[in-house]
Amino acid sequence: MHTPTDQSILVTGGAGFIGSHLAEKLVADNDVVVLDNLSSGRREWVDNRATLIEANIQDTQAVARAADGVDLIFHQAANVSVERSVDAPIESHETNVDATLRLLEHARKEDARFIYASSAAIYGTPESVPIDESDPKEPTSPYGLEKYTADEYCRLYHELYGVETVTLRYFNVYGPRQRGGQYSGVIDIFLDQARRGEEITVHGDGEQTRDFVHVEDVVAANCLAATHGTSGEAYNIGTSNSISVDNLAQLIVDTFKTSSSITYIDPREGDIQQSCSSIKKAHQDLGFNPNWSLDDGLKTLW
Ligand code: UD2
Repeated sequence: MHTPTDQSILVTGGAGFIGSHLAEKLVADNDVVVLDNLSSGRREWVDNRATLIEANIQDTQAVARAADGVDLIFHQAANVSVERSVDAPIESHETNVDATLRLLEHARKEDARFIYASSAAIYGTPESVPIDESDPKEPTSPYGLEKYTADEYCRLYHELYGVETVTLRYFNVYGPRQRGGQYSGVIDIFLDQARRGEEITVHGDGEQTRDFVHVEDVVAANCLAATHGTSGEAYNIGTSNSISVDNLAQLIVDTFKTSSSITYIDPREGDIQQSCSSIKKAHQDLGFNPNWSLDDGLKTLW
């Protein structure tokens, strides 16, 4: 069985981009509570069989209510923007670290399994690619450091208290419902610019690479992590393929035959250069196999 059944489940960020797809997958066979402040998520993305608690992840009372009696927690709520963490590091830390630690305490109290949305940003600029889970962690942004701290707390909660934790280090997730305006993911931004016929804005020289993984594959990884016995472990979740941002812009222009031209703007503070996952460990331990190619994924988004 690769999807949890008959469990009481909390999905934080469950009205958002990744969380809403995950909650949708779980709701038929489980009791699902969604905790979300609807900052980037939307009420209409929450299946009406789930219970929506509309609150901030830092609202301790709401979080306690949401976590009461749960068997399984998928922690997706976060500030997901590297750029925003550079602009407002304290706020980002409170959301990404403090709130995660408090949620781990609930997992400990409830004896709940805890699946954490970690990030490839923890590795910083790698010495070589593909990146292995044991490679050095030298984050280049507050966001990367916050995700690394929380990722390590998950490991520690397993070691110290026996909490069943699994951290999934997402590479660049894309797909339907990725909407975040200025702070959104690059695919969402480029598609938006292409649709409007506006200039496609590449930061720096565009040589930086990313490993884009479709949200449906990320949902599958979460379900595998929830149903496989392994805990205290961390897994890269990507595709093992990468593309430069420049080539991504060109691919979008060619695929959608847009009138947009590509323009180069200032490099972004905190940006990592190369990113490409090794997913051997997730494949071996969890049976993870991404199904979506970037070409197919992009076509469904136009
Ligand atoms: C993404 C995730 C982050 C984390 C990480 C893991 C988002 C918003 N962020 O960070 O949460 O999981 O991946 O690796 O999903 N770019 C442009 N032009 C634009 C916007 C972006 O050139 O208009 C570039 C940007 O400088 C970067 C690349 O595109 O080199 C990807 O940027 P991003 O914001 O989509 O994602 P990233 O890798 O910073």
